[in-house]
Amino acid sequence: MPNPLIYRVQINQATIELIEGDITKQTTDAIVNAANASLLGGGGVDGAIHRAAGSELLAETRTLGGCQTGDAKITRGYKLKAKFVIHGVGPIYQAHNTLVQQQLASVYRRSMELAEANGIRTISFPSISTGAYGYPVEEAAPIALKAVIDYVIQHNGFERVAFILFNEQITETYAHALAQLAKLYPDIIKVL
Ligand code: AR6
Repeated sequence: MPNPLIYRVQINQATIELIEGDITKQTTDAIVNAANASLLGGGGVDGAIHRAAGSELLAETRTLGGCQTGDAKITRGYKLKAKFVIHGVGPIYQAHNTLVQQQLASVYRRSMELAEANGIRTISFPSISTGAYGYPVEEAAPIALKAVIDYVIQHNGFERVAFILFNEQITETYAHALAQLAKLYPDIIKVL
């Protein structure tokens, strides 16, 4: 059964979609992993991606020398349908800390930059930092969406950016944040 589409907007040539589902099943050119600085696997999205991709993924991430918070690194997708995995390292949540907010925006921006540099035109993101790293979804959603929207406003390389959200509550929180942004920028964001 296809994933239920929850919300979709267009910005220039790109669609941004919010979909409730499992990121490991996505057929976009790349999926983004919510990794940690070691890049050696973990729980949540990271565990699910490593299990679905197979042990060759860990063999490749072992060669990368880790990754700083707010940055991202790219590997092949191995047994996944996606050709590439972009391993982004989000921050561990700290309330009222602007550095943490900047690091969260940065991980989305760096993932988009890496994707574009590798000719990727379709990409799926999970809700980075909102599981084990404790970022409240209400605070993370507008930061994540704004980072991606700002990127596609300034760059033409993407056809489709999907947020693959793990349950209905997270999806509705993202939908609310996207609706707020669409109200703020009606000339730029077309609700489909
Ligand atoms: N597809 C989509 N979303 C998922 C999936 C899935 N298969 N599984 C979980 N989520 P988390 P973080 C949601 O903890 O907060 C790992 O151990 C989940 O409900 O995966 O960035 C790493 O190794 C939540 O909304 O990532 C790091 O040590 C969101 O994905 C650490 O956790 C992110 O939850 C990173 O923590």
